[in-house]
Amino acid sequence: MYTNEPNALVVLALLKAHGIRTIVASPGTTNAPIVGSAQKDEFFTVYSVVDERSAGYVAIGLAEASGEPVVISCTGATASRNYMSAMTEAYYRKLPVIALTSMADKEMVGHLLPQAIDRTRVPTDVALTSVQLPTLRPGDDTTVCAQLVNRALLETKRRGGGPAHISLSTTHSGVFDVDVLPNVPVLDRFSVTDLVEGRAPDVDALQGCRVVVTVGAHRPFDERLSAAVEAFAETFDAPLLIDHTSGYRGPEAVQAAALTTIGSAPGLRPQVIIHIGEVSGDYPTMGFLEGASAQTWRISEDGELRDRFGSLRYVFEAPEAVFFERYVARAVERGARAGRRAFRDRWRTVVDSVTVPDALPLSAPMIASELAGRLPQGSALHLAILNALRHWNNFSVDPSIVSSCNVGGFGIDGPVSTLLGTSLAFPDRLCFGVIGDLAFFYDMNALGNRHCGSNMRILLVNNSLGAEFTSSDHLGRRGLGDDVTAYVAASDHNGSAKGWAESMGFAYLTASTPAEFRKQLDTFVAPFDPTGAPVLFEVFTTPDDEDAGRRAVIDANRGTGAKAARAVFEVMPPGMKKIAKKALGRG
Ligand SMILES: Cc1ncc(C[n+]2csc(CCOP(=O)(O)OP(=O)(O)O)c2C)c(N)n1
Ligand SMILES: [Mg+2]
Repeated sequence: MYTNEPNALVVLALLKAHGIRTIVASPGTTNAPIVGSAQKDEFFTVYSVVDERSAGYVAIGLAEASGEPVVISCTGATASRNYMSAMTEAYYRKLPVIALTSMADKEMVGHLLPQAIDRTRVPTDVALTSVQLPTLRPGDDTTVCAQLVNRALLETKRRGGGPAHISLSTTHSGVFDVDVLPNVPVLDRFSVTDLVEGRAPDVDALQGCRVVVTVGAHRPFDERLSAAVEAFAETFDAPLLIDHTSGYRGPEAVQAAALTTIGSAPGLRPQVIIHIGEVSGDYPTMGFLEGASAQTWRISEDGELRDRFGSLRYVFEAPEAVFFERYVARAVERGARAGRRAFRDRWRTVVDSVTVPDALPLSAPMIASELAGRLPQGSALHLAILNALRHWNNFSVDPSIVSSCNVGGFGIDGPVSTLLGTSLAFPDRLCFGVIGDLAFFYDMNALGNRHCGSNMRILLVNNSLGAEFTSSDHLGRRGLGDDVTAYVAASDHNGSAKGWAESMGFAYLTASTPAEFRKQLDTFVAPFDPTGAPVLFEVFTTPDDEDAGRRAVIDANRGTGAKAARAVFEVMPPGMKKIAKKALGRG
């Protein structure tokens, strides 16, 4: 029987899953749960070495001779300190030794409890990674614990390998009544060499599945990556889910955020998510994928275990293009036919079915809907967080437009400066910024920068607060009602940007009604004139109109996604319907 302590069970389950069999155990109470469990499982070979310093070196000998990771397990007191010398040896020789140091809960450190020493920081040259497992009781969620253990174990084999440290707490339960190890997520990481030499998962794992590729914030795709991802989309019928931060505007782009507006639609759920890029500000798509119960394959040169959707299975520490090219090549070798479209068509049809009601009040969504299609070809676009990005993600822009948003840290503190930087990098392009008032006034000094050029065009949506917080479905509005306005939404601070913009040499446009807004649009999007002035277009909206505009778009589209999805079927010949149903998982 195994211990009933969940964190130790996770460690045991993952040691087995990763094929790590050898444990060198030193005596003690706090490591009794894990040692007492391992000794009863024939999978493990356990050696006893009293002196922890010696145990560490025994592990060095074992790890070097076998080439396999070896675990050393010790208790509290000063036991773990004696691992330092062997761990240092392991570090400088890249030997896979895993120090599993047990103790009572780490919160006890510093309160004069016996044997509780601090292991939260380890010297840089004793372990490639050091993780602190949470203290868990039977029934507790083990997700985070499993992620940490996976990370530590995988690190021992990564980039030539080396030692890792796992701090394992105990609740001193003393109960050994569990007869089966838990089923915990096992993560695997593959390098470029694994991909090239065929050690990565077989292409069968993708063929016949509903696969999506989702792209977080990403630098603009180069030609090779575009071609590779498009070939992948064709080969696996995989929609490419993007937003304005994804750096891709080719023919396979599906601007998935429109789903928020539509609600949901049947048949969109993937079974495999290919995840590239960094943080995404596309909350709706991320939320949808989180709930998809799919399996995620993450591709990133950083090789980190980033589990955005709670369903990570594989990480490919490889350039994205290499991954896509390899899997397409494998599928082609197996005789895959390119050109299946049922799943991509379904996504595209649903997303394209978003409509905008005719008479929206003057508001961020109305501005996005009317300006998105008017931005001149070849412009650059910077969207402030959160509202600007949110509303613009419902609308597409010309494929020649490059766009970005500061979703790395989600600060409202730098959108004008970022736009300035973009405008300096692209002196021959018009550079548009769509920015809320709190964000604009936060960063308004950038307008005074002497490098500001005539290619800057700022659309300032001035609702004199953070409309983010006053929208009817924001938790602040729901919980505080109108009291959300003064302090959470920071209303009524700045007035107008007119004086500052004009004194800094910006041409100033303004609008307070839909008609005024439309009247000024031609001027705002007029072709680039290097001899002209930069432009600030200040549009005054009200929080009520902001909310009404947002709601109106949602209300106009509820259910249309489902309708659009059904319509795709209706126009299909019967034989095709059957194939499509099967492909969409409804056959
Ligand atoms: C530096 C920083 N401070 C605070 C926040 C929290 N925050 C997120 S959105 C937002 C409101 C932005 O208001 P505004 O720019 O006027 O845009 P609106 O929501 O009105 O469209 C705030 C304060 C943040 N993201 N960054
Ligand atoms: Mg605002």
